[in-house]
Amino acid sequence: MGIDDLLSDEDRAVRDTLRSWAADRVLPHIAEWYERGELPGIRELARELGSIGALGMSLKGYGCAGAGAVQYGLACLELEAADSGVRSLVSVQGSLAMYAIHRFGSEEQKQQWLPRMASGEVIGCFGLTEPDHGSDPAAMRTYAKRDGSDWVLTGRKMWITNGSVAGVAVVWARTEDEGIRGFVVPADRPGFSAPEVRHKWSLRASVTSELVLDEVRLPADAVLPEVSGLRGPLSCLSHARYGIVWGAMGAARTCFETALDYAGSREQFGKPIGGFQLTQAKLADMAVELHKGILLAHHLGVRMDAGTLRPEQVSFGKLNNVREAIEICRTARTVLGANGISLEYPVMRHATNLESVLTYEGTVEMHQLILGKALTGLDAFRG
Ligand code: TGC
Ligand code: FAD
Repeated sequence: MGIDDLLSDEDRAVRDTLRSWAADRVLPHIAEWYERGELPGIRELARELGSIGALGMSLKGYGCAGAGAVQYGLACLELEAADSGVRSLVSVQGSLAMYAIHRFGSEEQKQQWLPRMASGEVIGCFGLTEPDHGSDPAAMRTYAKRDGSDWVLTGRKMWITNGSVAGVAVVWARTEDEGIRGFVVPADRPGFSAPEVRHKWSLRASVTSELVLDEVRLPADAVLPEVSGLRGPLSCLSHARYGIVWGAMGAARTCFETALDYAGSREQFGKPIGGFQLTQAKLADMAVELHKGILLAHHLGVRMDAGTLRPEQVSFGKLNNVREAIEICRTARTVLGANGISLEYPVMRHATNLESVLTYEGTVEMHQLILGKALTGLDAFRG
């Protein structure tokens, strides 16, 4: 589709750097990590990602690369072409934890955390979801109470990427008088713990944790001063969802390429299965959705750089691209027959990862309802 022609030399350089990093550091090990349900050496990986400018890539200053939105998107695509877990590490670090501090933090908070997060020395996490409140974070129970000039945080967050390895958590909590506020919580604070969630059958090469906040005492300046209300976390989500619009197409690309390659070499009935019309129809449909998805992601990136990207347009991209990516992966699995379920090939791993991607950062239904509201003017959530 000539997508390369849409990219600048700088875009291509970012893409190539991330692609070769992932080929070198992730692809040789990912099947084993996945099988073990671990992301070993995550701190080392974070530092390497920091050294190539991938953490907080599109943020400006404080040691961040200050890249354009398309470059950040291409980085997400290349990382997720290796595994959604690695893209998640980068999304949560850059688009959620760092973005929250960069956009809504005080100068002191930015100076204290962002350079070390950009280098990968400190890993961050973002606690919004709770055990009983996922799609509806406005109903969260975690609360922050004033005690003199201090804040005291109590509650639980659930399904938090990077939680157990984080040095700092951005935690959203309700307050008595000021609505929902964001807090920058160093992980070594008494009362803070982050037990890891086990027994996942998706995103296995990713750290997912609960956050337990048992009367965590924080100084007055731990609150993010520049925002109150759900607009704070939702703004961060818009940024992270944008990265997923690209990332999902990375998983889809790997599955498409695997299926195309397999169809050319696997023979049945005396000829390559790629020579059968039904297989060609599958490959053609996969290619159409893959390239449409990348073109859509690029369009949204151009709008983001121009400052004209609206949240419902991000929902459009997340809804379409994750849904189509999972379809591409499932179709690729059928092309591989029994080999499609083996970890020797990447398609089942990507397909099961995308089950999480379909749910996190807003489920399919949330994005349908966000679009429904934009189209009709009627709010299905609370109307
Ligand atoms: P609603 O009344 O619509 O909005 C409340 C306030 O927020 C503003 N707003 C936004 N601002 C910036 N960006 C957006 N995308 C925004 N969407 C809404 C809105 O204007 C309003 O502002 P104000 O100033 O008037 O108060 O809120 P609602 O409670 O009705 O909720 C709407 C809904 C359901 C769409 C929202 O709650 C939602 O998106 N729910 C899904 C929750 C979600 O996505 N959680 C993700 C958790 S993090 C995660 O999954 C990380 S995964 C790891 C990885 O990325 O790899
Ligand atoms: P629920 O909200 O309980 O939804 C269950 C089902 O009901 C869904 O199909 C949903 O679409 C549907 N539903 C709900 N309301 C409606 C409605 N009004 N109309 C129609 N259907 C509806 N969260 C964080 O804060 N930080 C993280 O770092 C993070 N990382 C994650 C990593 C992984 C691997 C996973 C799986 C999740 C992660 N999450 C994280 C949590 C994720 O954002 C939530 O799982 C997601 O928002 C959905 O919430 P829920 O699981 O509670 O589902």
